[in-house]
Amino acid sequence: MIVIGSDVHRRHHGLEFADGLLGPSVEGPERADLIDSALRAAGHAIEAPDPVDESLLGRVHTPQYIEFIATAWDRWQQLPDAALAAMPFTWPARNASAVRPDDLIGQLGFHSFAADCSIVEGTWDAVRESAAISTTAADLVGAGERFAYGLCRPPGHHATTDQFGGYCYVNNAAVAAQRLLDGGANRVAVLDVDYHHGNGTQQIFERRDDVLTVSIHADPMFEFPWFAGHANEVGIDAGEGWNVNIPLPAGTDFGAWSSALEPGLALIASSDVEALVVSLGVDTFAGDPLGTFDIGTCDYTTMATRIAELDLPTVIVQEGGYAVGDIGANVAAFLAPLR
Ligand code: Q9C
Ligand code: ZN
Repeated sequence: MIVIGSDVHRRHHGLEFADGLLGPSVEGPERADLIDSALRAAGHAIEAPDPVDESLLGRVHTPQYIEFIATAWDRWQQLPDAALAAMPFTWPARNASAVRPDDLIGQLGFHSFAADCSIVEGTWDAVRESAAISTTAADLVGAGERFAYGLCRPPGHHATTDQFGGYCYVNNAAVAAQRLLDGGANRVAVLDVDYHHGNGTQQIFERRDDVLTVSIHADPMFEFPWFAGHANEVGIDAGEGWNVNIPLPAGTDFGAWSSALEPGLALIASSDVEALVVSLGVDTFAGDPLGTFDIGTCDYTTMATRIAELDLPTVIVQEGGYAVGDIGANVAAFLAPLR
């Protein structure tokens, strides 16, 4: 198993507004550092990524959005009373104008959907490196590797074509899928096993039939991201039938989770896809502070074994997982059977 990773993620250590308080984000640098050390201890070598192709980011997202993320910190620094992190406080809600404002504060709201994300000095460096990691993993699989794992941080699956949120800025799974298509695959699937619905990946591909998106997640009736992830969201126009959502109740254990996985795998197996991207969140873990599911460390090995039975070239990208004491063991358990 090839693992791609980097220390550049440490430059991103953002703030999060939650439970009425602004504080350090639950999505912090220790997450990737602990995965890194657990994988090294398990015998994996970790290789550096190639530089990212920024034009690829501007095709998965809007070029205007990428430019915004890349320059927002410098613009924030120009403000007379700029605080330590750039954050939105107002968003275009129902019945709002679709016009993008000129002002930075307005654009922060226009280009985001949640107050759990901030932009600090090193955010763009880390976001770009995270995308480089997923691209490099995709290139390795495109070149014939059966599996490659991208230790991406920040995560990506909540990021839409032009909005950050849910700790995500650039959608690394979507970038990997597009890279596999650009490399010659006619159709790819993204299987999202993070606890939260992969709303960004869904939205990026919802009008397309060359990417099958399947997400298994906590029901948005009770969980973030709340405004996407229902079972009746099946894709739009040419993409109709190419998005599958499998929402599950709070407390779901691995038996029930596995039963939900089966129809997703069956669809992937029958859809003529030539490669697979797995959005690997381990926030389904029983001890996760953001989750409610009841999945154990050893279950991740069973999960990966079943996914590998699809017999597809597979890129795995890291998404969520906030039980930092167990995050390394959980990711290592998932990667162990993939060889
Ligand atoms: N009080 C990923 O797993 N809401 N993102 C947290 C905590 C946001 C999770 C609220 C959860 C986003 C990639
Ligand atoms: Zn998650």
